[in-house]
Amino acid sequence: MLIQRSPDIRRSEITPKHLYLSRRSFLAALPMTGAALAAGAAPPDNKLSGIAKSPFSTTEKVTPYNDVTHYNNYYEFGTSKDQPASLAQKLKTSPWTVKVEGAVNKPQVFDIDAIMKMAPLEERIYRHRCVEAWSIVVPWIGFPLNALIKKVEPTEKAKFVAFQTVLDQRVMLSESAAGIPLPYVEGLRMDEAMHPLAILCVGMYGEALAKQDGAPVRLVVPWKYGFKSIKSIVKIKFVEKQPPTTWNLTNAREYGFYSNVNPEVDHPRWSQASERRLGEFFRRKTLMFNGYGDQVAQLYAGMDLRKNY
Ligand SMILES: Nc1nc2c(c(=O)[nH]1)N[C@H]1C(S)=C(S)[C@@H](COP(=O)(O)O)O[C@H]1N2
Ligand SMILES: [Mo]
Repeated sequence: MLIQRSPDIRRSEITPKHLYLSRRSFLAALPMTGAALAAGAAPPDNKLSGIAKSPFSTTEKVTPYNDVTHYNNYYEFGTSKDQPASLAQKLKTSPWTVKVEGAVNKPQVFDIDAIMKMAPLEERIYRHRCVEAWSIVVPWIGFPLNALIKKVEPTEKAKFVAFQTVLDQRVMLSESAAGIPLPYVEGLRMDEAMHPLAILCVGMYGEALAKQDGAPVRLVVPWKYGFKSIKSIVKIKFVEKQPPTTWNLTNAREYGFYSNVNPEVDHPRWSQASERRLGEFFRRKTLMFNGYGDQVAQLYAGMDLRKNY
């Protein structure tokens, strides 16, 4: 995410970093096959077992683990891409609970262990497109968000779902240092949240989530820009009105509520027509809904996607 205050600094960081990434992933990719092996250097050993492969996975080449875990947006732990990999290690992710409340018949507080067992875990290899025009392909592990939603029985008043990240001021940056209001918040319309492609994610590359990627539980919404995929969730609230979202609060002109990947709607300061995949040199065309249009376009039938960006 680029903050209004410092557009040029942020922009100029991107090219050298990508050259560096592409050299490393070339070396790492040589003798290996398969999602976990394509990961490059081995992730820490906290394997998740019994993970089914999902038919929703892309067959595109998985981005190396080291690139995905060292080029992060997690503003609470630094505004440059390499900072969360070290600074997020200070976050205490156990014990962990997620409070689910609002317009539901069965509000409850779930321990992270209950979330891990809520539904069969699947590996979903998804494309992930940041609004900053870089992308990655990640073997996430999780289950459809709709499994949790069904458990708490939303009432007819539940039109949107609001998500909130943990706020731990002992280890996180201040609001002024992070440049965003905290805690980080995001939201989905109810039908988006119920869509089978939207997952609660607890792992990556066969392992538990890395802290910089949102441990112990995050959202992954692959047809939307990456900032909708909120990390380290502690609260989920079902509400009647469209909830506030962090990047819209920070800069409403540049970031709307829907945030669907749309190559035809430029960001006010750069084109969204193409993207650079981490580890690759040449840019590729950005696809409508990040390539998930067949599955999700129907959700937005009749909406003006330029107005509802
Ligand atoms: N709490 C929190 N969640 C967040 C962010 C953040 O700064 N804080 N950044 C978002 C953005 S802009 C992107 S692109 C993705 C990046 O996820 P990744 O670092 O796992 O690739 O996380 C999203 N979720
Ligand atoms: Mo992003």
